[in-house]
Amino acid sequence: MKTLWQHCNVASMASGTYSIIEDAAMVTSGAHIEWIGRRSEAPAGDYAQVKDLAGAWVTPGFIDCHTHTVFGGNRSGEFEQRLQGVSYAEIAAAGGGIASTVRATRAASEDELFASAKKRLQNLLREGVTSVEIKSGYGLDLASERKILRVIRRLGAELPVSVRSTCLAAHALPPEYAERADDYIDHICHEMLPALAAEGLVDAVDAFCEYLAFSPAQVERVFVAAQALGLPVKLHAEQLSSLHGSSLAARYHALSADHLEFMTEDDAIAMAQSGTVAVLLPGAFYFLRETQLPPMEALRKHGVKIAVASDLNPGTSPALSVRLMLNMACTCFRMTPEEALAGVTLHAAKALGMEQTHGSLEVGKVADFVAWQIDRPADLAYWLGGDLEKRVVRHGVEVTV
Ligand code: DI6
Ligand code: FE
Repeated sequence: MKTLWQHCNVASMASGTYSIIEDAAMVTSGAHIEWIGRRSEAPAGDYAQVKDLAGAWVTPGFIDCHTHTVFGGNRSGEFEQRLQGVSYAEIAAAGGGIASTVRATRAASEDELFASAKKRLQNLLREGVTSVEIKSGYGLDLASERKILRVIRRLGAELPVSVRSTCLAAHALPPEYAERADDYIDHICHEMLPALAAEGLVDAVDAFCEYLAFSPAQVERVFVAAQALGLPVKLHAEQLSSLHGSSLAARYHALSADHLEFMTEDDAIAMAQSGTVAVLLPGAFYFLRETQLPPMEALRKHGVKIAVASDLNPGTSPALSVRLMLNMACTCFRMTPEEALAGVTLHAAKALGMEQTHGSLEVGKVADFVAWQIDRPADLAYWLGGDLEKRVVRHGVEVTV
């Protein structure tokens, strides 16, 4: 079924720039874009539908390429404690921090996890997100990681959003393995990943490379195991210190290395050479009141593709808004609104290995787009929160979320 969409301006984000087409039109055929260009040049055709977009600005649907949407409980109580002067270390020593989310996640049923994650995800969808990546990593044993990954698959099946699932079993050391990190890594490599991959629950494998999580040598073992199963890898790297996890990620041709505040120029060169995307997470930077900025100039100079994501998680980025992340990427990291928009469209698609089909509005790609009633594309990074009037189209069909 062919649809003609007209009376709009388009920021197609082809090659990661606005690539503006004024007074544009688009022809979709089923789920795909068949033609896009100036309205005056639109092919005459027998369209099943003609849609008037009333002067909207059309962008690709947002892609949130780094979230931990599925978890039990939340940590607003810890947030309050910290503001009363209790340190993160004291909270952790009292069983709080990631450990408390792991306990709550293990205790929750699959239906409970689905219901709470669905509400969080709906916040993103209402803002124009049409693809999202969701990580496991708050289960940390085979049954609980499986439970989370099954919830992730179910979210993709029941909501109008394309979901990529990432296994982050190497997120933290579970209490059963205290002082035995290498044994836990063995368990991940030899039991968890093979079982979860065989069940079709995993699209990519991630790990947390940090002095308070896993060493580069341990991460490397996870990468080897993932690649033996044919799975692409990603990495949380250089968030709190410089262990050169991003260079390690580049050596393994990782789809992305994420966070990166403490990365060096040599890390940026390695990532540029391997085509590994830099995923910046301004929500975590802000919530932790971090002061070390990611090396924007080195990333730009060496041509590393930069994505921006919410990092939606209960501990360090309880972010339910991708548009707020666009603003923070600009205010905190001095990205331009155009760079930030590329960060949640084409470059986010690349961070998920889906840039051939998603992330920009080009002939042959999937027709996932948002028609915004705004004055210019920079409005998307400008407004702080609120609900901008919009229509969301996924796979060529208008959706309500
Ligand atoms: N980096 C983070 O900031 C979060 N995970 C990660 O790998 C922390 C998650 C949490 O505190 O629950
Ligand atoms: Fe994260």
